[in-house]
Parts: sequence; structure tokens; C-alpha cells
Amino acid sequence: MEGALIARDKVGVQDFVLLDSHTSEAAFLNNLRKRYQENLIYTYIGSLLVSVNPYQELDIYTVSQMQLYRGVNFFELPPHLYAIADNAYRVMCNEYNNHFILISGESGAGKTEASKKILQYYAVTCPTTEQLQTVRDRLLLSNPVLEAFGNAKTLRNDNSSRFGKYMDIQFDFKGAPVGGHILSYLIEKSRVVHQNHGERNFHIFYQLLEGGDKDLLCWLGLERNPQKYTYLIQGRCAKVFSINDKNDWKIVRKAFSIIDFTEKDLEHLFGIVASVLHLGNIQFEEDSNGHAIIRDGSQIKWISKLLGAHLSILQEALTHRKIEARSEEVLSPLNVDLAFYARDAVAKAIYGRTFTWLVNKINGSLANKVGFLSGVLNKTVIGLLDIYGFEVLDTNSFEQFCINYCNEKLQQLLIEMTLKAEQEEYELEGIEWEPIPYFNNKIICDLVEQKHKGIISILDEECLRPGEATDLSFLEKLEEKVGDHAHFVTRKLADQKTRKSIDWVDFRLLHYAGEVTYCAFYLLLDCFLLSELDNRRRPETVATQFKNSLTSLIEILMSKEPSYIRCIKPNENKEPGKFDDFLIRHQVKYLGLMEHLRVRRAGFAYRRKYELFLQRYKCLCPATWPNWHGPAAEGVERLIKHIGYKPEEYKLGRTKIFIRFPKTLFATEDAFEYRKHLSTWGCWGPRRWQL
Ligand code: AD9
Ligand code: MG
Repeated sequence: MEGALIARDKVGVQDFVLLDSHTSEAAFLNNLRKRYQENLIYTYIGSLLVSVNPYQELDIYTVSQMQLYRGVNFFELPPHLYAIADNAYRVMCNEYNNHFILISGESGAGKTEASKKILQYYAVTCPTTEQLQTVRDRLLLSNPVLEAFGNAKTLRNDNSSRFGKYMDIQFDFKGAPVGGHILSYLIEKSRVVHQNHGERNFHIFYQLLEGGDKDLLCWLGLERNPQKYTYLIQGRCAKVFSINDKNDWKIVRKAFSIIDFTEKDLEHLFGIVASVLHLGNIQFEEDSNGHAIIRDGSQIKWISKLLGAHLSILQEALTHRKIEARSEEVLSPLNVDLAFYARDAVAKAIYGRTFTWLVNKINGSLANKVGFLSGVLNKTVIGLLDIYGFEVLDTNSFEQFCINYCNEKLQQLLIEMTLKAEQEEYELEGIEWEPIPYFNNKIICDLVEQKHKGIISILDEECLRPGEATDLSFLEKLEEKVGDHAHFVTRKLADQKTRKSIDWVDFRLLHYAGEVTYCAFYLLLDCFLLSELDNRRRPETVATQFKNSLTSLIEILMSKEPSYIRCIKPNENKEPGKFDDFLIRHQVKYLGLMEHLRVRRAGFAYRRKYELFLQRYKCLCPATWPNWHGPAAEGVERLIKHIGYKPEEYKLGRTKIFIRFPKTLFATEDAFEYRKHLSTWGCWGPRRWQL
């Protein structure tokens, strides 16, 4: 007993719900710190998993660990990603419903690592056949390819995801993975042409130069040295200690062959990657009329060869722009500054489209061909959401605005599906409940997305007035329409609301996760240029497109059963073992973990509709087996009386039974499995198996 106490004192509790002391933030942090120092990076709040990035390889992701978690009830083993993954999988198999696992947290907190580990878990533990082996490999190998093209070294993370990713894993009725589908969100195209100090371009450029064989580089007209390419050296850190580009290139090349890319596809793809590098090296000079001309024709010749485009068309595209005058298109020459701008815009557009093509191509190879061929439609999915984390840079432009807005939406989803829904449900079901206050960030989502008066609408309006709109006119409109919003600050109001000053051309949003100052000029310009390039004829900007794609993502998620993993970044230096109290307290606060804990402690761990509960467990009571003919609620009452639930363990609502402790449900589940096993085999055998 004493030993157990000492152990617990050292390693803390594995579920915050079990903390003895009142639910104070200090006790919460204390528990998290104790566990982190023992390399116990996972802790539950009920069924939600909190994960703290260890910044070191831990011995907890082995195949034997995976087997350990397979088919075992949630709280019987130490908290782990695998328990979350396994739980979603088992419920999916039992109830034939769809699930998603939302992995959130700020940049560098460990979301991508978590999502990869979950995918590996399914790849290893789910049943498979020889035929399905390929699907499994493709699901796994889509990752290195997407990371090569969509991830980059930033100051916060050496492998930062610069796009949002939602991946559905499709399972057949036997629980075998039969296919997948990826949705990608807004790749950060500006990185192709510009990187902040200490950051890199997307990994693929460096991988190709370091790893590509001599013949390939020769065919692409490239030199091995990244210092030769303007687009690769803006951040002055082409070489990164923690990244082995040469090795990563090998992995990516192998992955391509398994995901079914042909040599022709790859020629095309690397041709584009090389063209972007050549584009970046194009220089312009002025002709005698002050118009831009290309200084040295060698790069453009390579681009023409690699893209299969006419030299003259390329030259024209870089030095002229089309203007519509009286329904005619006229070519107008650019000056040198604008030509550089056009060059960068072309590079960004090419890369962005290539990324979309890549995702589509991967989706083609992940498509559920097995189910299709055999006529067996896939039954269910588990979606993994790994989206760029909340981000504050020195200069925040359109991309940070989208990233942070996306994080607001996901926080809102979490609130809707947990804190709010949970409390509303108690009320609806007539269960006595003391409401627990929480910060609802809907107010910030509205500020950004409301029709006609939200920031995106205002941005849209300004983008549709090219030539007239300026950063100042944009700011004035913002001031007029949302100036008095509690989460919006411009210079006029800065001192009153935050006591900090702010530049004229900036505005600040008080996000749920912290304050971010956005540069109005870049926001407007990026949005305008991206919209023009992506979508010339529609009165819809990229901001609105992004908003719409997020709305449909939320709809997809709302139709599924959720599991949550909240990732925490322990320090700013990517250092193992360092628990920065200040940084972590901030994350605990804005992730709403304390509110979660309070709701969990006061609430019920599980709830089930009477009909479902009865259907599953009716075999445990003679009065309800094989069929109960009365109202389901009464049947459940008879059933739980028979199996001996104590009054403090449950409450009966209007349509559902609420069970306070997981152990009550697990005991029932065990009894059910035992019963099922007896009736299947008529003898003793292993206590558990995959349902
Ligand atoms: V971002 O929003 O894409 O910039 P993520 O995805 O949250 O961010 P990521 O998963 O890439 O962060 O983790 C950052 C780094 O932390 C990884 O490259 C690993 O070096 C390290 N990490 C994260 N999780 C683990 C882990 N479970 N074990 C070991 C880890 N190292
Ligand atoms: Mg990531």
C-alpha cells in the first residue's frame, strides 16, 4: 500500500479525474510535470488524451506495445495513443459507425508524429490479407511523400506541416483497412519564394539536390549545391543538423514506386520542382523604355524544356500582364519590380497546383479498389485530422490568418462536441447538473466568418476592387464594421484594450490561444494575388474558399464519433526533459483542459441510448433475453438491477442510461464477452478477442 502511494507520488495519476486535490491548475500542472519527468508523456482526462512532446525517442511504440493495447479496455493499461486508436477502432467494429481522431496543439507539439503513430498502429494490428498488404503500405507511404512536398523546417519545428491534412482510413466489415482518402488544406505557397531567417523551403527541394543521382540532376539542369538557388537560401540554413536529406530522398523515391507513380509521372513532377528552382534564379533588367526584360536566357530555356511550354509564351508571362479593355485582352509590359512579383506568383501557383495534383494522385492509389472489385462496399471509416498548429510569427500575413482561423474552428468543434454538448445533454435528459463555465470562442469565429460583417467578407469586398483597395481602406472598413468587437484591435483601440501600441497598417486579433498582429498589407495582397491566380472569374476569394472548405470539414467531422488528442509543447528549444511551466500553463489554459476536467469529474463517463444498451447486453439478464417486449428504458432498469449496478454508479435519463465510472461499463462488457464466448465455444478460453 505504502509502495503504491510512493509510486503514485512519483509518477502522478494517469487520469486527471483521479487527482485527489481539488481541480486546481497548480495540481494539474504538478501531475503533468511529475509524469513528464518520468517520461510518461500521456495522461487522460476521461477519454481525452493529453500528450506532452518528449523530444526524444521513447521505447513505447514497439510492435509488442501495440499488441499489448490491442483489444484491451481503455483504462486497463497506461494512457497511450494506441489506447485511443484501439478504442475508436473497437467501437467502430462493434457499432458500425464512423469515427475521427482530432489531434490538436500548437506548432511543434507533436500532432504529426501522433497521427503517424496511429496509422502505424492500425497497419500493424488490423487484420489484413495479402491483397490488402498493398493498401496498407500505400497508406503508410503516402506520409513521406506528402511531408516532402508539404513540410518544411521552421523556427518552431524542423518538420513543420505547412498544409492541413485530413485522412480517412476505410475499413471493410471485417475491420481490415481497404483504402483511404486525403483532403488537404491550403498549402503555404509563400514559402516557395520566401523563407524567414532560420527557416527552409519545402523539404523536397533539398532532398532532390542532395539525393538525386547525377544523371537526374543533369537532365533537370540542376547543380547539387543548394546555395546556387535563390529560393533555397533566404533563411540561410539549407543544411539542418536534424535532417538527413539524402536518406529522406531514398525513402521518398521508394514510397513513390509503391504508391504507383510511373517514371513518366516522376519525370513530370521533378521537372516542375526543378523549374521552380530555375524560375527563382531568373533576373530582370530594364530595357530603354523602362520595361522588364529577362537578363540571361539560360534558366528560361530549362523551364521551357522541363514544362514543355513555348519559350516565347513563358517570356511573355513573366514580363507582361493581360488587361481586359473593352472585352479585348491587351498585353501590357511590366516594370522590373512587377516582373519579380510575377515570377514569384508563377512559382507559387505552379507549386500549389502540383501539390493538389500530388494529393489527387495519391488518392487514386489509395482508392478502395478491393471493395469495388469484389462488390463489397467499405463499411466504416476512421478519420485522422492533423492540421497546422496555432502560429504567431514576427510578421503574420494571410497564411497565418488562415492557420489560426482554422484552429479557432477546431476549438469551436471541440467545445460544441464536448463541453457544450455534454452539459446540454444532461439538461435535456433531465439529469441534475451544476453548469460549468467555459470560454466559448464562437465569438471569435463569428468575427472572422460572419456573412457581410466578418473579416473574410470585408477582405472579399476589398479584393474585388483591384487597384482601388489599399491596406488603409481595408483597415478603415474593418474599423467601421468590427472596430468595437471585443477580440479585434486596431491602433485606435490598442491602448485601451491591451495597453500595447500597434502599427498603423496592422490589426490584432485576440485569438483563443493568444494575440496575433496581422499585417493588413500582406493579408490583402496575398489574398488578392492568390485569388487572381487560382480563380480568375469567380467573385470568390481564396479566403472564402478556405472558409467553405473548413465548413465542409466540420460537417464531415460532426457526422462522426470523436476522439481527442491534445498535444502540448513543453519548451521552445526542442529539448528533451525540459518542462517550461509558463509555456505549458498557457497551453493548458487555452486548450480548455481545466474546464474539461471539471466537466469530466462532475459528469458521467459513458452514456448509451436505452435501445442500444439493451440490444448489446440483454443476454446478461433472463428477463431481457432473448427479447424484451416492453419499453427499452424499463428493460434497461431490469437488466442493471439484475447485474447489480449501485445507485451511485448510474443515472437514468429520458432516452439514455448514464454511467458514471468507466469500470462499471468495463465490468459489464467483460461479462458480455464471457457470455458470448461461452455461447460460441461452450468452454473456457481466452477472456478477450477482437469483436
Ligand atoms: V506543426 O503544427 O506541423 O509545426 P506538429 O505536427 O504538432 O507541429 P510534430 O509532430 O512535427 O509537431 O513534432 C515535432 C517534433 O517533435 C518531431 O519532429 C519530433 O522530433 C518530436 N516529437 C513529437 N512527438 C514525438 C514523440 N511522440 N516521440 C518522439 C516526438 N519525438
Ligand atoms: Mg505537423
